[in-house]
Amino acid sequence: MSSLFPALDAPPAKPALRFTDQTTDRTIDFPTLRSLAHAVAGELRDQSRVAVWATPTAHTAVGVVGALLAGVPVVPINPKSGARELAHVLGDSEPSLVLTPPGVELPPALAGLAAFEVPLTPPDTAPAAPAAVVDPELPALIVYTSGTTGPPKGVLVSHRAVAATLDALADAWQWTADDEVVHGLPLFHVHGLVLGVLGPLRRGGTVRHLGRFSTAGVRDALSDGGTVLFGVPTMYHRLAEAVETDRALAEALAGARLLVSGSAPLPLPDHERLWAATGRRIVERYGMSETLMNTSVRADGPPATGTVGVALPGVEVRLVDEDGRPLAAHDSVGEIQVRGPNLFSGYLNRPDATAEAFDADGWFRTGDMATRDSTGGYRIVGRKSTDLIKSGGYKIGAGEIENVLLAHPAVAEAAVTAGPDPDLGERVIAWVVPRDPESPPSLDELSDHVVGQLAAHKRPREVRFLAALPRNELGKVLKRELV
Ligand code: MLC
Ligand code: AMP
Repeated sequence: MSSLFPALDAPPAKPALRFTDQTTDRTIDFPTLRSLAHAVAGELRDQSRVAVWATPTAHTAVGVVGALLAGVPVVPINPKSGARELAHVLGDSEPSLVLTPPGVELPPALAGLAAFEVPLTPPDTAPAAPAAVVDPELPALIVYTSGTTGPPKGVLVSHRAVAATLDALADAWQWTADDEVVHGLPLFHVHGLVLGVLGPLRRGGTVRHLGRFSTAGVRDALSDGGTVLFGVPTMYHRLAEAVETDRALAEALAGARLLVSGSAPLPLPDHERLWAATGRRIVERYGMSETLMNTSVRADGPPATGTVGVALPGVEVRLVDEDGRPLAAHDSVGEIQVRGPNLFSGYLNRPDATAEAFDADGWFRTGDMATRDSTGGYRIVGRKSTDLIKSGGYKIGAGEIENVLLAHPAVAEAAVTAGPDPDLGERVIAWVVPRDPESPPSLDELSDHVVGQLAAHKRPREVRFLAALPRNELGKVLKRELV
């Protein structure tokens, strides 16, 4: 297989990366990216696996591209991770080095790890291209994703899976080198990193990162060369609110070639508001850290509002009943299972979890529930587990937060569920039996306690106190009774 980035072999004289960093804009063209990435690849040649302190800056893009060219697997790390998850990710993945922007003060958990500052100024003499051809089955990324219980699992994403998913999306979206992809997504998950950074670079197009998401940033970037917008539904919700008073934003969205939403369900009211204000339909695609992308509404197909579209080229998608039998009838609800070159290679150090995730014929069980219409379009209706929460597009495992809450001295028992939230889609709700019913802990106290251990997006947004949690005869908490 050729490299993930054919455009770096004969680099065009055009921007590869445009990042807004604080208030300054930084543009790196393809010849410069090639030189920087070759320099990084040369430095990393002897490393077995590297972490990337994944700030939303050009350093992350340059560091990841360099490591991939060198065939060194990358563990992207959320710079806002709490101490507990940081210790887990580093202990589990054992990187030999961490790539950072210059001058970053790393938390104590990384103190023992050698740091490599990613340069953004190319060396005077062009560094040699990496010699080795990378085995497509080698892990490109190890992305941590929450499960229902316990700490997050490292998903091994191969070079083959990245290439397969990006090429399937190129077909579905007519995605080319002429596209400039605008987004403000975090760079430690597959949406922002694989689709939002590696995607445009594989096409030979441009990444336009906003540094952080804002509706004004989207407006300015789409009015200044941006052609495609990627976002999670929370971002489209904020755009739907803002277009009502920001005429220039409505015009910028109307002028885009493609507006794509993913990572969580896009509420129909937001879709309709944006359609009314801009005349544009948001295209939804459906994926997962483990599978990368499975389905999408096609740019050359019918609008298919409310669905996540059809199977991408090369991806097999089916619905099964509770016994794992494929469903034939339209409009009956089943679990989505997928098979294809886009799938991950397993969970790091977790053969048990890997085995459980697949059936005997190699179908991956997504845990998402859907129906299929007569055109092959999928409509996601929910998910199997009450222990997973999607908040602002982030997947959050209830068990991980429950374990942290239980360590709080004022908490006797705790359960975590999802509640509806107009902005975030779902919010984290903590159900707590206080040790002393006369003085229960406050929401702020519990929230700060969680933020000390886990990333801030995992904090409870609401707390409800109970005298006891509803449990079955085996002592298992009956979450459906809570919600
Ligand atoms: C809040 N903060 C605290 C805190 N409470 N900090 C310290 N202590 C506390 N008690 C901080 C946060 O760190 C953050 O800082 C700020 O307050 C606001 O946090 P927030 O309210 O949680 O989020 P918000 O800024 O409103 O962000 C909304 C959002 C974000 C939509 C921009 O949720 C987001 O980027 N979501 C994208 C998730 C994503 O990429 N998912 C893809 C997964 S891959 P600061 O400094 O940031 O302001 C996948 C597969 C697929 O799903 O199909 O794509
Ligand atoms: P993650 O593990 O963070 O990669 O999240 C993957 C999950 O996000 C999927 O299993 C779905 O539940 C959800 N998801 C992703 N895209 C969509 C979408 N377009 N509509 C609904 N849910 C989605």
